[in-house]
Amino acid sequence: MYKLPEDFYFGGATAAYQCEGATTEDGKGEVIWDKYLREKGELNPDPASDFYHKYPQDLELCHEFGINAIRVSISWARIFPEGYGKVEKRGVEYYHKLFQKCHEEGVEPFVTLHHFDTPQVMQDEGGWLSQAMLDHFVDYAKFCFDEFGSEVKYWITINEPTSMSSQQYIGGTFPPGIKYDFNKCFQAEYNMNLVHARIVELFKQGGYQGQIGVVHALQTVYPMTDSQADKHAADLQDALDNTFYLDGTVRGKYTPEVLSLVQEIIEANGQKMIEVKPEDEALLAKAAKDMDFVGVNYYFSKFMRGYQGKSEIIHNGTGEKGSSVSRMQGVGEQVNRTDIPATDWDWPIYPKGLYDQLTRLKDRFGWDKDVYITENGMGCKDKFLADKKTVEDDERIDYIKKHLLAMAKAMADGVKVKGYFVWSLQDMFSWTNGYTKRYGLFYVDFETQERYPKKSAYWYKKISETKEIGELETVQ
Ligand code: BGP
Repeated sequence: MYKLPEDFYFGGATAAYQCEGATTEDGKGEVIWDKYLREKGELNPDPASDFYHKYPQDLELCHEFGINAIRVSISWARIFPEGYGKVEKRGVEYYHKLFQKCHEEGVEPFVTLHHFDTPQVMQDEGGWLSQAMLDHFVDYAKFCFDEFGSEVKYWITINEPTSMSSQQYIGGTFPPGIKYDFNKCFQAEYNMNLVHARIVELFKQGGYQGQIGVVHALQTVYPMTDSQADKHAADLQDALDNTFYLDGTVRGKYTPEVLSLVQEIIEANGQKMIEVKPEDEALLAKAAKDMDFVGVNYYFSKFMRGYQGKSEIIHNGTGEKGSSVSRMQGVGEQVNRTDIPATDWDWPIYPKGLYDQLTRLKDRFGWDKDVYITENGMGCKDKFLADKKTVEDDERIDYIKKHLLAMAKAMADGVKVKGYFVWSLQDMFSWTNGYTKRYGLFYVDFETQERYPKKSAYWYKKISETKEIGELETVQ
């Protein structure tokens, strides 16, 4: 029986826009999602799980269920409704109260500065493509370190730079909803890597207490077959999904192999390659050395085939199994293997991908400091059992258990994982799927805002108490 260390964090993850609700309360400024969702008219981010008002209850549940850490994000627009300048005191007060309650309940807050919710005024300036936004983001980070520094030990600069930029500029499912602009996608990532590095240096040179890291979505990429075309498609997809920003933030240097893959993708789409500046690389190298931890979000792996046609991406936002399409010009085609189970949203369930990704961080990118699994979990169409007042989510338990074992196997092989956060703590708003895709340990009735522990919450409590997660041999 493998036992996790006594000081291991068993966390639950959230993000401001997905759980807080209250999108116009207490002077909060508009964020990119407000306008985008309003114009589309399909999904409503209010009331989400009303964490803005319900956080005391959620933190009490954490305490009761052995959850000793929580990932939360600060909404930039609650503090600076215009992105910079005038501070909204009520927003600042809310986060003080939130962190205070975390400490009262013995729940360590891991705080993300940006989790997909760019203030609209900043997007109007050009978002991650504009120097003005990058500069204001650094100022906002400094404000948070000064204001909340004594309450927060663990800081995360940006959540998933790559999923943000690829969904903004390639998939078109995140505002501003642009498709197949690979130049903009890589430029936004480049800028995020750089602004992340500036903030790490600001934190370190400012002598703030605590630790700072970044959170990456690391979906492992494999070729479908041993053919040259499939292997090359996997390398290209890997550059798009992982290696460009791992080079930028973890290695601290863009390697020629990765840059040549990036160039191949951009040029195959008739677009202009981005420029890598030596002075930027010097900063990346310094920040990679100074950064304290890497956060890994892992949900699924990808299997690639060579593909020569035009780009076509169809997003499965409803849970209609088999409806996703992802083939990109100059990259390859993603196909699900029939021998690997997938969720209703077509995400292959492949715990070995987590093991491979974690060991690669150490072996290929030379990362030998702390790692946190900052998100992992299973989105399901949960059925609430009114008589039992719970959800019997055995599938989710199985998913989490297998991924914990994969994580533990990587730990046994030398990866320093210090904590694991289930996505998500409670059911909440999903960016492109609304309320039908539930991930929580706690079921939320979105009408009444009542919380009900799912079977997985009871199971997680037991794991957190005993630290026993099963036999490592069963990892596959
Ligand atoms: C990650 C995000 C989270 C969350 C999760 C599940 O990429 O950091 O914010 O949304 O994915 O994604 P989804 O809600 O699309 O299923």
